[in-house]
Amino acid sequence: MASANKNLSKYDPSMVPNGTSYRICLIVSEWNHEITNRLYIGAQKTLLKHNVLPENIVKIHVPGSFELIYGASKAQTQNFDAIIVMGCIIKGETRHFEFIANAVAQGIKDLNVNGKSPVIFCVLTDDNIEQSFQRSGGKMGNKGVESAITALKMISI
Ligand code: DLZ
Repeated sequence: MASANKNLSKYDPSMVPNGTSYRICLIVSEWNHEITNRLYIGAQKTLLKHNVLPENIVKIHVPGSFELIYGASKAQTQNFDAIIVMGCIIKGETRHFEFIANAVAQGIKDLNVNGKSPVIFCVLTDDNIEQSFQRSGGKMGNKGVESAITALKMISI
């Protein structure tokens, strides 16, 4: 896949809107928290770098990636300019991976179609935890950074 070699932390800063007036909710899954915390830190640092005020970055925890959908739907009823959902789904022995990954992708898509604020998909779907480390601040960059930049761009649309 083309994205396999993309560094998720690389972007053109001149294309990023100023975040001074933005309020953003980060919903973080507790499942695989050692990875989701790395995604969170990547996103938080990037939002601060682009002038989002610390008090306007709100963090909410949910138990697992499946619950990101409900968390984001609640956040859409509140006063946020964008919501970023952060999860890490790792392929296991069962088909749970497919069900959860598909449900989360569909659920977040529906919220983007029907809701009033954009919901950014920062969910890693990997074969193993090593891949997830590489995409949360390892040699592939950090998907949290990419998601923060996406949120800033989507708000300005
Ligand atoms: C149950 C489950 C499994 C097997 N794997 C993951 C995973 O890799 N990543 C993740 O975020 N959550 C996982 N979960 C938990 C579900 O997302 C959900 O929290 C539970 O099924 C309870 O609804």
